[in-house]
Amino acid sequence: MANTFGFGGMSNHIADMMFSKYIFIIGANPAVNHPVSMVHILRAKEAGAKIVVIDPHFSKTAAKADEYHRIRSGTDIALVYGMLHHIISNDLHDKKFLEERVYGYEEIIKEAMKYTPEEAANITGIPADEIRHIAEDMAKAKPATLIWNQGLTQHTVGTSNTRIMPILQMFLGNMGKNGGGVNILRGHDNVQGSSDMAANPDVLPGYYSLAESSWRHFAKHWQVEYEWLLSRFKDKKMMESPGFAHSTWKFGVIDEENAANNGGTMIRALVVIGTGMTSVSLLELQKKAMDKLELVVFIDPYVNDLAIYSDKTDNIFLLPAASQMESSGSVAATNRSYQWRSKVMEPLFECREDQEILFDFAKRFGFLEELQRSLYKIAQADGRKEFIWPEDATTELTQAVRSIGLQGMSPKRLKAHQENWHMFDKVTLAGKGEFEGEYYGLPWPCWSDKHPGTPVFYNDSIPVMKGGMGFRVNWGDTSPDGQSMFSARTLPNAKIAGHSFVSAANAESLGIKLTSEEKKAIEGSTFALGYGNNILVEKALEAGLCPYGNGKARAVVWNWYDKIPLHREPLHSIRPDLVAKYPTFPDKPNHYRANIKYQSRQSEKDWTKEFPINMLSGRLVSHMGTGTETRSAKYLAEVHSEMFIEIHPEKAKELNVKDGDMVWVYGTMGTRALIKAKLSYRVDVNSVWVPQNFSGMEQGQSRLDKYPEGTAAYAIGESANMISSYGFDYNSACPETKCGLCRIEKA
Ligand SMILES: Nc1nc2c(c(=O)[nH]1)N[C@H]1C(S)=C(S)[C@@H](COP(=O)(O)OP(=O)(O)OC[C@H]3O[C@@H](n4cnc5c(=O)[nH]c(N)nc54)[C@H](O)[C@@H]3O)O[C@H]1N2
Ligand SMILES: Nc1nc2c(c(=O)[nH]1)N[C@H]1C(S)=C(S)[C@@H](COP(=O)(O)OP(=O)(O)OC[C@H]3O[C@@H](n4cnc5c(=O)[nH]c(N)nc54)[C@H](O)[C@@H]3O)O[C@H]1N2
Ligand SMILES: [Mo]
Repeated sequence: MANTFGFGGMSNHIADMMFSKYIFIIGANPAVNHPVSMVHILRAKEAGAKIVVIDPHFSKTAAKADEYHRIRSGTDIALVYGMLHHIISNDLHDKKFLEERVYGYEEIIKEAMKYTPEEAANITGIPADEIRHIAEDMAKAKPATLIWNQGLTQHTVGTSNTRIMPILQMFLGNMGKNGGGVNILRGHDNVQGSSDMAANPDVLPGYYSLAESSWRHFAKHWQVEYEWLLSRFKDKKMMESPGFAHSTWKFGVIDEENAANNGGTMIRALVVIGTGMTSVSLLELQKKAMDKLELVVFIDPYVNDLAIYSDKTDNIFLLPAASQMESSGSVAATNRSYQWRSKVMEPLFECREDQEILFDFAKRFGFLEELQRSLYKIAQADGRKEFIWPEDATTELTQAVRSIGLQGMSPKRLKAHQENWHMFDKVTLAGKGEFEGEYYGLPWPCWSDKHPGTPVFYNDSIPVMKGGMGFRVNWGDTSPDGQSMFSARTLPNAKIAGHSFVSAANAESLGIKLTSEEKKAIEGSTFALGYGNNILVEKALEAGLCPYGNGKARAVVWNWYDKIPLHREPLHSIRPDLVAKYPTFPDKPNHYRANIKYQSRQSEKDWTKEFPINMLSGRLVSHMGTGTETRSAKYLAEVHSEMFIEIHPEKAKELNVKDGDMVWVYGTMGTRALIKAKLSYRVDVNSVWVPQNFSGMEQGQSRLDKYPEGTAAYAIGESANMISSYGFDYNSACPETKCGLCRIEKA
């Protein structure tokens, strides 16, 4: 996640784990969800790495680990502070790294001192001696890597989780090293690429902010007037405010009070492209919202599974999209490597590629010409009349997206990599022969046509031109308390130590030599904003400088509510006795345009009285996401054909439930689901586990008759999100679907 370092994504890459001595897997289950990564992890294990899994559920990855420690869900921050307490008390932290490269680490030390291993044990459920053991083992393994995924993010404190993990790695001096880093195994195919391309409602492509300067930058690249872009919005304030999130749009349809956050209007139409909506929590509210909308459009190769939950009889459209086999283009892997994907076949039947459908929308809305203008300009520059999709679109992003360094990723280079897999080392990603000096897929930042890509983030011991870098300087040159945000270290070949991001204004003071023509060509620009050439960046690279600066990582994020990560109990906590000491956040108005409850919901009542069981959710290897695609594949549907709920045998006995019985699971929102019980020791006695991969049943009723003829999935089941609890991350609004409360009764 973005906020400790300023970038989203994995710091190292999957094969790099071969260099690890210790692999700490916290909130991820790669054996099921990332089987290819799991192969690398197992190879590293064979080479001597220790595998340690922290998970509330005894996962298939845990079964392959050297050590498994069961944690209570939603308490990872307390665990890390408990570990840091032991690490700091025993002088096992990397003081030089912290001193030279981390701002605000003293605040972390202060907080860690509050978490004796005994206190951390009380919160997490992991015994104090085990916490000491993990801390000591990990600190002594050089280097150790850390892997996480959704077990950390789907919480009210999700973004704090994603900050405490890199902080731990910085205390251990494991950042910027082969075999170290934070390796976030990402979700969907090309999910890295979609976040790079602004699938989030609060950024522009390349994580540019919504500020006027960014809009002006893109207006220039898109060949449109800034005023024209502005005219598409109600006003400038709306142009610069985050939109609704995937998790909050429903509140903009059903709760009038949210209109005020949305320029005074409620949402009236919804277009869904490439997401299965039953995967979002509070499904019954999405259904309610959908039925209230005037127009709903699904663009999907399958019947989107939310469509069958609707009772609408008109104005609901299914537009068949082509699949990834029927389209081509650049896609980003979990490690920021871009790859070229070739089309396997032309779209079947009446399916159309996503961009064709969107171009048609633009035509009917009356802005197709503006949408495609820059593509025509790129074609013209190449002596062509027509643009070529998707090559020219990739070229457009190499010209516009400079913040994260996509300049070097020309379609030509990406295609050459894809056609020559055998020319790259499988462990280091380094190219051979004609690809010498390039890394496979040019993992960003790839600053220029000659830059090799950056396989490992924040390695300041190699020159920038060979893939080195410092931390980004993104929040000013000094902190609010007046400390320098520059690294104390000097990048190889650079003449100065830590420095600000490179701009026309400071270039010469940083030792960059420019001719008067060059000065003119870059006038008023920075490394990321406001020009159409790469001169400034190339000159910075020549001078050994990192275009976005050589800064300190921020352990203290002064513009966030929690300036350092703090343990806060889940909104619906199974430990109400801890809520007074570790309460959740205050309610948050206008959070992605919806007024979201925190404290008022947590303190409404003792939820455990009515809902005494903690509910976990995860995934199955044979199904993907909502299961829309995989449950429509006969053989995959066969592997897991039914929704189930794992219940501890002792709890089952208490509930008078036998293996295979049907149970009613009641959620805190007043809904229920009819699910088959599976007795299992994989959960603890107070928790149950459900897969998130089913839909098609609604509170005991089949929705099969809602599918258009011949399109029904082979397997259907209750959706985990019909019974998930209310709760959203305080910064990203990601639903809290990794813990919540429920009650179980035999059906
Ligand atoms: N076969 C298959 N593969 C997939 C997917 C799929 O649906 N099916 N989905 C893809 C997508 S979109 C994603 S994002 C990834 C997700 O990949 P993962 O994050 O690995 O997926 P999950 O199984 O949801 O959760 C991981 C683990 O987190 C644990 N966990 C839950 N709560 C906590 C907690 O509070 N603390 C800790 N430490 N652990 C916790 C869960 O018990 C689970 O074992 O998988 C991708 N790969
Ligand atoms: N309870 C609970 N809920 C969860 C989670 C959890 O762990 N527990 N995990 C969460 C996570 S991490 C995720 S990512 C989501 C799952 O994320 P979703 O995006 O909801 O999952 P998918 O089912 O993969 O949905 C993809 C949709 O896109 C369609 N599609 C595939 N290819 C194309 C294409 O080329 N073009 C178009 N237009 N459409 C295409 C598919 O048919 C499908 O309908 O679930 C989230 N919800
Ligand atoms: Mo995901």
